[in-house]
Amino acid sequence: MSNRWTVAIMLFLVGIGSVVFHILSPWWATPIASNWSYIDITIDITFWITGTVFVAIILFMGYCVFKYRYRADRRAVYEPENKKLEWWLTILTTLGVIGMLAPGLYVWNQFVEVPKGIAEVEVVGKQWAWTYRFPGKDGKFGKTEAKFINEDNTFGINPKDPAGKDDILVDDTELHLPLGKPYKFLLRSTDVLHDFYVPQFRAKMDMVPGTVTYFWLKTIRTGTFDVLCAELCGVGHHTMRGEVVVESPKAFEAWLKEQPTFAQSLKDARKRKDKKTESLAAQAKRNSGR
Ligand SMILES: [Cu+2]
Repeated sequence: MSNRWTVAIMLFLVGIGSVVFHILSPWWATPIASNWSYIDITIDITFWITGTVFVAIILFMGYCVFKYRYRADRRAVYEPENKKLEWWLTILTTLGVIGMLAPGLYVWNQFVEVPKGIAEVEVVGKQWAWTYRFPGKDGKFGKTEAKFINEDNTFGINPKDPAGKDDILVDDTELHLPLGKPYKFLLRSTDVLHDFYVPQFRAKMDMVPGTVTYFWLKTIRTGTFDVLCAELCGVGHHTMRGEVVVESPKAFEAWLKEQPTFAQSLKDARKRKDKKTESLAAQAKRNSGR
């Protein structure tokens, strides 16, 4: 087979092969677990536009390579301007770009426009773990500041703020959520950039030290889903994993009751310290008696 055929056939196979690969691929998105089906639609629209253009261009290239192959009796024509073609390309490109941008902007607007009065949960990222905080009975989070962060107060809650006392602290990488209840997620980092990402929720947002970012979502099915960090945040980045358990409101309430409040966790820390001081004093006494 001559060269002019090989290149055209290869291009044709790349175009058709991409479509076949897409249909047979096992790597489809996991079934969605939140209200953000719009995000899936947006990805689908982008995929269809880029996919159609990709296949069309590859097939067109294959056609041109074959049709305008070298022949001794033919000469190329130099045509630097073609107004009609340029108009068509400009209009089609503009439509393609609008088709890819507009749905994304529409969904983004809804993603960050939080419905009034919904419950809140805070996610705190640090190298390399996740912790969570619920506002407690008063429905208000205690204020936080970097200067309050220490080993007994990893969330950096202001100990003098009365709203913080009943905050429920989940010092564990596993978060529970009640099915069907919308939540505003407040995202904080205590060290470097992280990114809270639950693939089944389709939700994802950077966590920036010194500020609080947010989005909202409503769960639509129960299950246990991986929490991933989607921002390269240091050598332990790949170990920054967690889990979200979406369960019945009753099971959620039972789990929430087991988590300590900020006041309790401070008390426990004090007890631990007292015990340590006592045992050190006893040891010193024993040593001096020798
Ligand atoms: Cu991270």
